[in-house]
Amino acid sequence: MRTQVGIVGAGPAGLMLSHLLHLQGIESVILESRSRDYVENRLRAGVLEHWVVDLLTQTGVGARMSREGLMHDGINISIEGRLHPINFKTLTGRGVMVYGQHEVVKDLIAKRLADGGRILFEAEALQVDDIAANPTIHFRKDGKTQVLACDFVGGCDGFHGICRTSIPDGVLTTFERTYPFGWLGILSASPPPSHELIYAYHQRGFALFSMRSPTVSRLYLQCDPDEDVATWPDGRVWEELHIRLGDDARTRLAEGQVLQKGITAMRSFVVEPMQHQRMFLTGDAAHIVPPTGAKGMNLAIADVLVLSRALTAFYRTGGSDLLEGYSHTCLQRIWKAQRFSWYMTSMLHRFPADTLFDQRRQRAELDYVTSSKAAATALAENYVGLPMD
Ligand code: FAS
Ligand code: PHB
Repeated sequence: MRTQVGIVGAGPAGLMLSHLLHLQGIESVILESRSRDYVENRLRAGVLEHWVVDLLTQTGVGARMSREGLMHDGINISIEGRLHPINFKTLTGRGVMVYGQHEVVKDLIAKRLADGGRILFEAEALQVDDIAANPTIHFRKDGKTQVLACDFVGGCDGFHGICRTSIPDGVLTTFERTYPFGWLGILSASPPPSHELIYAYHQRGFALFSMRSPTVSRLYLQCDPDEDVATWPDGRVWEELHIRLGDDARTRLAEGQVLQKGITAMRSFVVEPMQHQRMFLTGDAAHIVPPTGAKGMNLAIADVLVLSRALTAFYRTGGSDLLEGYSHTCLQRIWKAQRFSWYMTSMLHRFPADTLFDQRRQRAELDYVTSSKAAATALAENYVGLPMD
């Protein structure tokens, strides 16, 4: 099998890369280790930056998002139960779209298949050879090992994929920070406590009140990083959510059937460079942010927009300047998103090792961002998405 761009991974990065390349007449094949049903139901991110909404709409995959997504003008920061709205629209003229990542994945898969795109599900990439000149991706499907030959490899296989680890030792530099907590997340058949998201700071730990629709909530609690989800029965989760929301009367947060429950680890991670010879790492294969800044999926889309432009220039003109500059271009945005995600995480979570001084400083940060227009604007412009061009 042969194509122009071999893509490993059918997450937002791989699917969007294939879609953008198709629009420029460039062929690709996606190898995805999981089934279509699995990737379409894997709950991940929930917030799209405004330019991602525009890109999906302008490239013909935004119709359902426009119908079913929820446009939000801002967020609330809750400090010990008291809400402080931050209105992005007033501060920046922009908002964000709440629309689950798995919905974006469904829309992109449907569009790729409708356009004749080739996505091989349950096809696990095993190794990548000859990245320097004639890349070949060895993969297993239907019990048989097969080979996909290509001009370039899109390493879109997430943090645990094989593309980053296919790059020889000594090429990449890793930058990493792990956090002393994780997030317990639930999906519940219950209305969210407010139209806008609530990022709640509380002495017992952070909580996030998000949603997927007016009747389905996506709720998170800061927990220990190695917690066993079995120690969090539904009743305990709801009780902790009420407390951290400051819902003393138990009237603001409606409970409901818990549809999904899981724990996500927290880390900041970047590899530099994000490319080696004819392989280009994108999204979680190259970087991870703590989800407090709602950046993960948006960064993945930004990477593949840059890469699709570079590959288009190469196939159109033979020029490789944009390809050579791929990593540098992406890292300008990535490190700003890393800073913002670290900022939001540090401001809103309780750190076990914090001293009394740290706790007062943290409260001052919260008081500042909820009382200063300048500070709120800085948060808002990062949250809605810094300019892409
Ligand atoms: P993805 O991980 O989405 O996709 C990679 C794909 O490659 C997967 O489908 C995988 O099956 C496939 N793959 C891996 N190895 C392969 C192989 N050898 N062969 C073939 N296929 C292979 N971000 C937020 O903004 N907010 C959130 O709340 C949030 N929650 C998250 C919860 C979890 C548990 C995780 C892991 C991440 C979360 N993120 C969140 C971040 C998430 O949204 C990522 O940023 C986003 O999925 C990145 O997309 P991709 O780079 O496409 O990687
Ligand atoms: C979500 O809805 O899953 C979500 C929203 C905002 C975040 C993280 C997750 O910062």
